[in-house]
Amino acid sequence: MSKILVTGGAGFIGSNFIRLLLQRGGHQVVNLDALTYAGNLESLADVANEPGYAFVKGDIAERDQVEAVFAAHRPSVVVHFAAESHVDRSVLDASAFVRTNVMGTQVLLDVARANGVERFVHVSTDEVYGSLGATGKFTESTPLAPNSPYSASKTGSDLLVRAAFHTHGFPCLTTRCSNNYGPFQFPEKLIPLMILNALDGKSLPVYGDGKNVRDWIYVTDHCSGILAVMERGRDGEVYNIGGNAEKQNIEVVKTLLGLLGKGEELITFVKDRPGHDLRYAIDNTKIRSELGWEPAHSFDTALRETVDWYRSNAAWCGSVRSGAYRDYYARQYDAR
Ligand code: NAD
Ligand code: TDX
Repeated sequence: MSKILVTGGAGFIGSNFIRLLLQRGGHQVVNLDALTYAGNLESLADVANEPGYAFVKGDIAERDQVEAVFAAHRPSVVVHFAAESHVDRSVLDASAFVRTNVMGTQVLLDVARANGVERFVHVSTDEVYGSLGATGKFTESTPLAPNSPYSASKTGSDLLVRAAFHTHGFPCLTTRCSNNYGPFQFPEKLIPLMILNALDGKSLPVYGDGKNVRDWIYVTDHCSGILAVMERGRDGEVYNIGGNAEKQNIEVVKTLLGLLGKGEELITFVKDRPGHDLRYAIDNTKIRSELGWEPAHSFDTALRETVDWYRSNAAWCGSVRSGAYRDYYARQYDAR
């Protein structure tokens, strides 16, 4: 049985990953999370008392806190999700992104290496590759060309992970995934924001002309991909993860309105995101052919399930849309 330290496990993807690990069994899981605005232990309420699970509140950028977790729990595997994850917030202020994504990742690498960790899985994003034109897809050898402070900070973390492998022989692997959707996603991101606004009869703020393209993947498919990399990936390698579901934003928004039985008059085109990447698309050939991973969900079915989840989890949605959320929303959207 391995003991796995999951960082950022109170966030959207981390909480889904912990649930998957505990369902699979055979692992002990320690969740290290600072509980920022994006971290919510209610997302793990159903597993909080499982014997193989422990939570530690701590900041990955604080070396003494990270050392204390390793001393107390002695994990042999690290799966690193903890990050500042929202592009728009990085446009407003990039400092937390550099601190957590860059500095925090280096602290974690140092402490994990000093403690003899056998496998370090770094969860990254397709945004490190920059933006595509109308054709082509990102492969693992596409040059890194990040455009936002968020993606630049994630690229910094990817390069530090690469350096830990090449310099120290530390067994690291990196995953780069496309846009996720599904249960427990914080409603600052496109899909949950549009669902909750539509349910409230509020306007749906589409940036620019709505023709930017994202490549969507259901969160549990991302998690099964990370698990495959953790179990069977080759040290030092990068694995792209994507669900082959490219959509223009306006198409996603209109589909959501249809599923919710709401009219398109709610759509408002607002000022574009500065530096808005036009298109992302993932070539997932490597993980499919080398590790035998396949996404299990179609966009249409899983989007419907996601809408149902947000409809049936009003308490979770209410608690994450606190005063701090309302302040962010006003700052981000009122002047657009
Ligand atoms: P999220 O914002 O929902 O969760 C991030 C979690 O990290 C939160 O629980 C937060 O409390 C925690 N955290 C933040 N700073 C921390 C710190 N200094 N110390 C400890 N914990 C801290 O993010 P998410 O959408 O679940 O993304 C998880 C990871 O996956 C990120 O690394 C992100 O870059 C990557 N990723 C996300 C997507 C996506 O579509 N959401 C796609 C590809 C990759
Ligand atoms: O209100 C909005 N209106 C809008 O048109 C929001 C929040 C977004 N958008 C557009 C911008 C993007 O083209 O929708 C698209 C998706 O936006 P986000 O949900 O903010 O995601 P994105 O910027 O693509 O980044 C996401 O995918 C990669 C995650 O937030 C990252 O953490 C991940 O690395």
